[in-house]
Amino acid sequence: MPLISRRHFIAGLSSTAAIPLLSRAAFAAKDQTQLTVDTRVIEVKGKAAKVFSLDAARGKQGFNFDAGQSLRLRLTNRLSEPTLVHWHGQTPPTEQDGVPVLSQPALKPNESYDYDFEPRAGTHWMHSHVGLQEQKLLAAPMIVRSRADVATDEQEHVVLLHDFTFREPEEILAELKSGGGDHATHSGGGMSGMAGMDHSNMGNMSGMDHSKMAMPAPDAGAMLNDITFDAFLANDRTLDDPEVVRVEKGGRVRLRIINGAAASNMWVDLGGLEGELIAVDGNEIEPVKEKVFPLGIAQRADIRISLPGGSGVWPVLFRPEGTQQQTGIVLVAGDGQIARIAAEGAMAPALDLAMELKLKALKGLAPEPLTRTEMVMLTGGDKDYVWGLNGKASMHDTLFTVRHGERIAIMMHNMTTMSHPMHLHGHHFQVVNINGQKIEGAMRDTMLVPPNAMVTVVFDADNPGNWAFHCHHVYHMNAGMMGAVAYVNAA
Ligand SMILES: [Cu+2]
Repeated sequence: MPLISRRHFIAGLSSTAAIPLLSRAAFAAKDQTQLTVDTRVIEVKGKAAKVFSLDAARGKQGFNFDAGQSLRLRLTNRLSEPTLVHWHGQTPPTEQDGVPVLSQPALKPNESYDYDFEPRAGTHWMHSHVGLQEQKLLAAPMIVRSRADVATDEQEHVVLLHDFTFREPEEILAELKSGGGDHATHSGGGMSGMAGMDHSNMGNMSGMDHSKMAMPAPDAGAMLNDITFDAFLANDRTLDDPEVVRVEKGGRVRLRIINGAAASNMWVDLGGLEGELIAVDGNEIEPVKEKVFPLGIAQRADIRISLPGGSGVWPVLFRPEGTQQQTGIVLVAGDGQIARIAAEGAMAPALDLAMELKLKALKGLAPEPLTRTEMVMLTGGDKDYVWGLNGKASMHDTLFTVRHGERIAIMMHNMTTMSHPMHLHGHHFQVVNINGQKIEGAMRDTMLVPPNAMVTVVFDADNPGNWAFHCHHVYHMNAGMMGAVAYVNAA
């Protein structure tokens, strides 16, 4: 089938998340994309909720670029408060990275700013880096297709995940800092049942045997969630009214899944289907076949699914760790009848690094000696809800310095009782060691570090500037688990 008709097929049949495609010609003719931050009202569990929007001028969330072309964006703030957007997974010059203080001042109401950089191919996303705005859905997909991707005649579907609360995020953070909220209850023995949780519950939708997906139990003292959410959203929808994605009988579909949650690590559960994980954080890996995949906060997973022939209905569930709540989308081929899917399933276990150990970058770092290893302890999380790096709470203080051309290892040791999805801006790193086991792991920009774990990642200092390095759980970040990697003597 020619490419254009396949695009048409996708756009015509997918109910809401049809991501408008700017063709090469259209892109060239209209080479600046207008991006506007505003508010909108969505319905969650029958109630209206005012959230943020981040829209391209064409009116739908998300858009595509042709890799290799310069990306020109004009970001306009239509809010009554300051905002700024970070291009997560992109590696622009530091002053275009969208982090207040480190790269540029936040945009005041009605201000605009122009961006122009070479985009990086893959499944990425963009989100506010101001306060807790991300919790109110100030995010959108940022998919960059390489020429090879565009030439592949394959159905694609983008899924952006969120955790959702009707409460004001500032109120939640204030409660946590005053020693209240779920963080306080977790620090007692209330969650001890988590450790013995039955992992065979994964994939319960299908009744399939997941015994080979054996996952070690989390540490007895581990806390999985410090916030209770009202709902979890897949492309803004709950399982009361999930997105239905029409697929071809016996066809192939590539899911580009983005965990845009503020504070929830999730499992992707394909139920009765098996999928191939082909890229993480926008970087290709040697394909890994499974039915259940971990997806930490801010991480992305590209999963290719070959559908069985004939009509059928296949829910794809997204299951936050440590809760029975779930969200999902439904793949439907032919005249399959869609049954209602429960908003709660079995309790999902903690994410771990069992699959991470198996991942292998298709294009890892070139062989080259390390310049230096930087130790970074992930610290804090006591009753005061202060988090930090190396025992220090900060937002923009320099954590360590590098020089252009160096190769740096960051050895992260999580001394806390919660997992932390650690994100380095402006670079992608390779995962090279997990709890003492050497690997030639995936290239990523965000790495989940579970309690007590030691994880080493390596990056080439090839993008001079002042770069944020932080936990992507936005409450941890705003409570001090953030710092900067600063280049010295930058050219
Ligand atoms: Cu954290």
